[in-house]
Amino acid sequence: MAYQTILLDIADNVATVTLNRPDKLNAFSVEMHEELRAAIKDKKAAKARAMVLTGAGRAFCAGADLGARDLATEEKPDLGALLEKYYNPLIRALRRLPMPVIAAVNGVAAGAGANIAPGCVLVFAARSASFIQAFIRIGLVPDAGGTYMLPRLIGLQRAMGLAITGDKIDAKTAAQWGMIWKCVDDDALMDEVKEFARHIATQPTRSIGLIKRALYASLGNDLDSQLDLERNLQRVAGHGTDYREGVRAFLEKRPANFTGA
Ligand code: T3D
Repeated sequence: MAYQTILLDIADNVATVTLNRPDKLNAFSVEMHEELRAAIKDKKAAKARAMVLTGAGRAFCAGADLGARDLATEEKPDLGALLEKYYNPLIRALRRLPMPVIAAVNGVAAGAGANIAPGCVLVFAARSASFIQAFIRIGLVPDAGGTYMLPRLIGLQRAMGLAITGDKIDAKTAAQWGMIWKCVDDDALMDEVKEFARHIATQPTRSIGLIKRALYASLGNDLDSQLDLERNLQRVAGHGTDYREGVRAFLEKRPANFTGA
């Protein structure tokens, strides 16, 4: 498929998706939503063992394209329908994708863009990047999973503060608060993320998918349910060839050659 608003590159078992509307700071148009959805489902991309999500130009993503809607003629815009059709399926797809999706936040991440990043398994951000819960600035409510992820990542006070002020935080603060995995020098961001993704793509991919399931489920589970889930998932992992290979490699004192199965 030829994409107009994103770029999709697949190399070394890593699929890299670049949001590519730099003149709009990679704000989401309907077309970009549809293309991103197609890229996530792309058959070749699905064979990769890690995905990187980043933005072209000076921004990661500035949320919804605020120029796309004609509020002069739309008396009662149904923003719920917009979330139902585009943002919610995107966050669910990122979460359910068995492979890890790593966000490389190369610049400002605002509105839904700030919440799509923590919808990925790990977030690396350039030192000059920033995160803005911009919704309040236009009289809206954080979406794209922000009200779910933020309190869990950084606690209720900080989540509340960011959401009701719309204040910007820099990548260093985001890392200190536990909102992101790592703050990286601007020039090093893409090299570091790609190297990390290539490494992760050599690891037991199936186990990573199961780990995603376990850790995300833990946010809503009590201990007993979580122990039951761990039992079930370990059962699945134990049937994988990577488990056999991992144990064999350990006993033979050699690096494991994981296939992701
Ligand atoms: O309406 C709905 O569809 C509901 C949507 C709900 C989901 C949401 O995501 S709501 C939140 C939407 N996003 C925002 O409110 C953020 C809007 N953008 C900004 O606040 C600022 O652009 C930034 C803080 C992100 C960056 O500021 P700055 O000064 O570095 O850049 P800029 O000059 O504001 O923007 C550069 C260009 O990008 C500019 O275009 P121009 O003047 O050069 O032709 C600007 O209009 C454009 N741009 C930035 N963000 C958006 C955008 N165009 C459309 N939509 C955007 N979200």
